[in-house]
Amino acid sequence: MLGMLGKSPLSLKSLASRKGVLHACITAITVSTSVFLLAVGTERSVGTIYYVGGPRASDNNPGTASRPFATIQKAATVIKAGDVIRIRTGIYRETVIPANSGEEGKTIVFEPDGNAVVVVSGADPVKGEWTVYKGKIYRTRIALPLTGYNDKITGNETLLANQVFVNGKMMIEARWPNVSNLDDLMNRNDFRRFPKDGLTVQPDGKAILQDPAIPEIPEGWAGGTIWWIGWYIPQTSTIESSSPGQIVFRSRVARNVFFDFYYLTGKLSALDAPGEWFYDGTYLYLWPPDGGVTKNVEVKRRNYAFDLRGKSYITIRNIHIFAATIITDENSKNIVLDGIRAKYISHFVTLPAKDVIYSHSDETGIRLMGPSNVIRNSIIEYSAGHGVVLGGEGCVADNNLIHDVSYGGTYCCAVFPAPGKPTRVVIARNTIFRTGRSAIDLLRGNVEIAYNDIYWFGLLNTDLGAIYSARGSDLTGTRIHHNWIHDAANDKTHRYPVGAGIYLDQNAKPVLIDHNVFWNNHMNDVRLEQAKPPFNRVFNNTMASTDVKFWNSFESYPAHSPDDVNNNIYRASIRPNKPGANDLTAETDPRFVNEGWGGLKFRLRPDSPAIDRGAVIPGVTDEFVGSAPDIGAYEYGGKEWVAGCTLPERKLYDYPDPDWKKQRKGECED
Ligand SMILES: [Ca+2]
Ligand SMILES: [Ca+2]
Repeated sequence: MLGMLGKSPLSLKSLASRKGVLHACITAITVSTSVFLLAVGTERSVGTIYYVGGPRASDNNPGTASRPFATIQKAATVIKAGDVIRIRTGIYRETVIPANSGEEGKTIVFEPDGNAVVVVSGADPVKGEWTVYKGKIYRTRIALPLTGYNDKITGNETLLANQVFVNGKMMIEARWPNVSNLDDLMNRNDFRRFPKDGLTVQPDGKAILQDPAIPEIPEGWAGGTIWWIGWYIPQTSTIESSSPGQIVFRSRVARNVFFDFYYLTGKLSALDAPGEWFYDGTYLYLWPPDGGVTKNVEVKRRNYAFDLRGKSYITIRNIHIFAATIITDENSKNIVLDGIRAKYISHFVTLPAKDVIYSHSDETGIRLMGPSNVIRNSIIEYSAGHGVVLGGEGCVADNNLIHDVSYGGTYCCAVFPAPGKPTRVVIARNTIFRTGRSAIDLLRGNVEIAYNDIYWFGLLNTDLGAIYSARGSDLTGTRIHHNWIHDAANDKTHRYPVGAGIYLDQNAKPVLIDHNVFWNNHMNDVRLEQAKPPFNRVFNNTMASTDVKFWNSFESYPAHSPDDVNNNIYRASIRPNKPGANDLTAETDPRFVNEGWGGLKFRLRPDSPAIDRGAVIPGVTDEFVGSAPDIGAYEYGGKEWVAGCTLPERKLYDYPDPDWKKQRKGECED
């Protein structure tokens, strides 16, 4: 394994050159987790320290500092409660399955040895010879994990779809239209709009698409795949037949309203641009992204970097995960993921589930399914499905940076409280941006969502909230507070253009919504559909969106109780127009300071009419200063709280410019 390092496709060299920076970043992280690290310090005196990787590494060694193991898995087979595995710099192409659990006070720890940069990868290099196939397209003979797509993950090596990387970046399965930027898998301009009058959907779901723009290819499109989205429903279908300018396929819904934009894939002739690949079951075809020769090509082979099912009291710290994820199960207690850097964690193309909007919801993301599991200080980027799933009592996602998730277009989201028992989970201090639909999708209650910074949501899907729930979900015990929710990025030209901050649809309730700041959202900041008590309660929020096409800051249909809405600042109208007794409606200028970062702009000036004009609401306004609570999310003279993670990498993505490519400020060391 370590012998591969010299020619390793994933750029370990570039990682290593950033080592000092990584270390600086991690040092910064430890400040916020010093209490936790102290606890671990006492655990370390308990067990054996094993070493993995570096010069003379071999699994025949005893795993000492001078005679280290070669694989992490070798160490994982000998560890006992309280042991520590220290890993040297390297890319480890394996799935780690610990043989034993830790115990309370004797946690097993996987971590880098000192400043080592450790990658656990689900991908392997392509080793065969590449020959020119045609033009700039190369090909190599190779057996990939599958041809086409799988409906379900049935084992570590049954992928839902193949995935190909060059220099650590995901390439695009040959498609039409092309993806214009390999870093941006959710650019609506990279899809083809269904032409008006070009689509016939029969009552049985047979869809006939006539679009003269569809390129004619020698092999025809039959047998290929169409992915499309319309309104809130994404679908895929095998193309049944094709003729020039026409394809025929199956839709689950027969209404044209569910057809907005699409792409076609699954055909070699669609491979016509740098960065595209195709696999025909025998050959892998690739047009290298820079137009040059093929090198540093990897393909995904394994779903899991760590498989912790049935294991408990294990900490994984400061390890990079590439092209794979981490799973646990309901028996996995006290798992801690700290300082993880995970990229391309889950990938799929097709959406086979009967409940198509939740396709692959139960098999994507970093999955923390047992009690008291924690992910913190981590970066999760690029998932076709979920980012993180919290399924067990007391699970926590704290201080993470999560972006570019749900590029499959479904209801999968950045942090998902897994449906089922309403166990208590906490989603706090995360920075979440660039999601296909919502940042957080709720199907059950008892979730605390606090101090998160959420923006640029809804890149593919529409009629949504950054935090969304529907289907009559019982959200009892849920509180959404002190979040910044802003800059909705859904299609504002759509006929259903709701890009709300919080949208509790179809009688999903009751939630306490307090002290959130909203700006630059679309249609509504808070939107509730609630027919009867117990209603959602909405207190001390600052709803500052004022786009010219904005509808109502707050919308509650068909009703709400006057007692359930109060102390809010609205900068647009509300519906029904029945503000709480202490609400500050749009005709009154709240006199924001209009300076500072993010939501801090919406603090109050000393002459604000919101100061000391709020009602006392037990459990909500307890920390007020002055003679009475203020109206809105920020108490004048009170705590100037901020939202989002403290990781230095968040500075790479400054808002409010939604053109994130312009906003990338370079790497951490800059
Ligand atoms: Ca193409
Ligand atoms: Ca006050």
